[in-house]
Amino acid sequence: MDNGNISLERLILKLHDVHAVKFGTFKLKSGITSPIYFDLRVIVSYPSLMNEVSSLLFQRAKEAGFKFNNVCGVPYTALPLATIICTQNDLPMLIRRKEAKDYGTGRMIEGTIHPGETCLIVEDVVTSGSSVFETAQVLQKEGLKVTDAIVLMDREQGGGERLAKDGITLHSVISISKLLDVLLEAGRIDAEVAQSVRRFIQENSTFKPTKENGSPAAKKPCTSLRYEARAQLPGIHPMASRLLKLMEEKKSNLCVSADVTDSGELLEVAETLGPLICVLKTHVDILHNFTPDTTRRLSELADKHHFLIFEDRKFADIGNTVKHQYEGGIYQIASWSHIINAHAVPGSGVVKGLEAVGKPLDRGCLLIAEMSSQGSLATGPYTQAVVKMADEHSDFVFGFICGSKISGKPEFIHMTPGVNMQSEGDSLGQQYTSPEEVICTKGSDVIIVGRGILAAADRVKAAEAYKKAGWEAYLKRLSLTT
Ligand code: S5P
Repeated sequence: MDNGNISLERLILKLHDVHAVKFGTFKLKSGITSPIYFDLRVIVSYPSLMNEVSSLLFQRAKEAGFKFNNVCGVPYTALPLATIICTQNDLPMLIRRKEAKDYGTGRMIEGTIHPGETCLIVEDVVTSGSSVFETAQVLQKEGLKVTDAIVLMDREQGGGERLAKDGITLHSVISISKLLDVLLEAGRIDAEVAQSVRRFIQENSTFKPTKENGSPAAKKPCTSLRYEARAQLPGIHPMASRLLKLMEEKKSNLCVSADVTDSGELLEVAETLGPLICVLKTHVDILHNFTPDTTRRLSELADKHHFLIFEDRKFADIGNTVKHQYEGGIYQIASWSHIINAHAVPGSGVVKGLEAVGKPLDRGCLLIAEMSSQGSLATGPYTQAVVKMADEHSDFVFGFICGSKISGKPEFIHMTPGVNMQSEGDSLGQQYTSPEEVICTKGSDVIIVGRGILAAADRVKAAEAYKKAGWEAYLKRLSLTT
């Protein structure tokens, strides 16, 4: 919408004029130092700005197209914004108290509550999503449904993913990227400042939560059902169900990444480590001596040792091209690989193309929602869009390649690469975390381990250690939630 865009740019410049957005060196609540700071509280002194922000927030809610009966602002800055939205659009408002009254009803919400109704949450800035979450919890306790939140400014530091885990979709009016583009074009900041903010946002995504960035995912154990219970969920994708059953049977959430370049060695890895793993991941195009016999024998070993084969081809082209890449060529991936993965970059056509080939063969696909490599661009709104794409194609997509649990749906499998108990990373940007952190803290389901096992003097011993660590982390996660 042209009008929407024009007023958005004007709004960004006005916010900068009134110092609601500042550049410099700022210490955040979490202790981390940030090159950008938002102080939206100042806008209460500018009535026309308050009106403009409120109408853009409401417009965003309308565009997102969901239904709600009430509006509640996260205290304090969003309280007056919610008030304007409600009075201008004739909507009932609810006020969340910061502290319960110590007299009278002791209630945490003011206003008339009709349990079962839906309440939209309004917020000014989201970083980790914890303030929106706290408000949602209070509303939910009163019997209200909270499915969506609208925010003026998303810092794109994982708040959206965190809220998605709790079933809340975050819609933002302004993204950091848009803000930087507008201010750069208007000459308000220079390219160096824009770059330092972009780097800060990338380095503080929640893929690899650190003590400093205060990511809730880093602190809170994720709740979950047992793998076997999830395998029985109605409507679960058959590949997800098969994998979950197999994991429970073998007591293994270990996927070995068999990144070797010789077919004989690949088969040896499959033979010796097969009993210990739930999935064997291949990069078939790095084999220097591939023949169709390689994958025929690999399939026999998968049957013998009960593991699934996952060809990590990372399809990323238009639907028509990926169809051929999946089905044909020398590798004929669809004929032997149970699982494949795809980038969401091309849009849903990539999934449709792969599905046309894979669905009749009972195959399943994982979408790459986040990556373990330093500076990965698959963060924030991109990751959220991938989760949405998976929801819309759950006939074929049964999970994600990601750093942590990014969907609240227990039907989806989360598989995490970048796991190593000895190393922090490599010289090419790979970043590692431990099985405990991936499974217990970040709530993922499967650890993907390559060099942690392949580079060990005794691969079987190393695989046993990763299997044990992954399973113990899973049992610990269960014990924390019962
Ligand atoms: O984000 C990702 C996605 C994948 S699939 N990061 C990754 O490292 N991978 C793959 O996992 C990568 O292609 C490699 O095959 C494996 C990790 O290997 P490792 O030796 O670093 O454990």
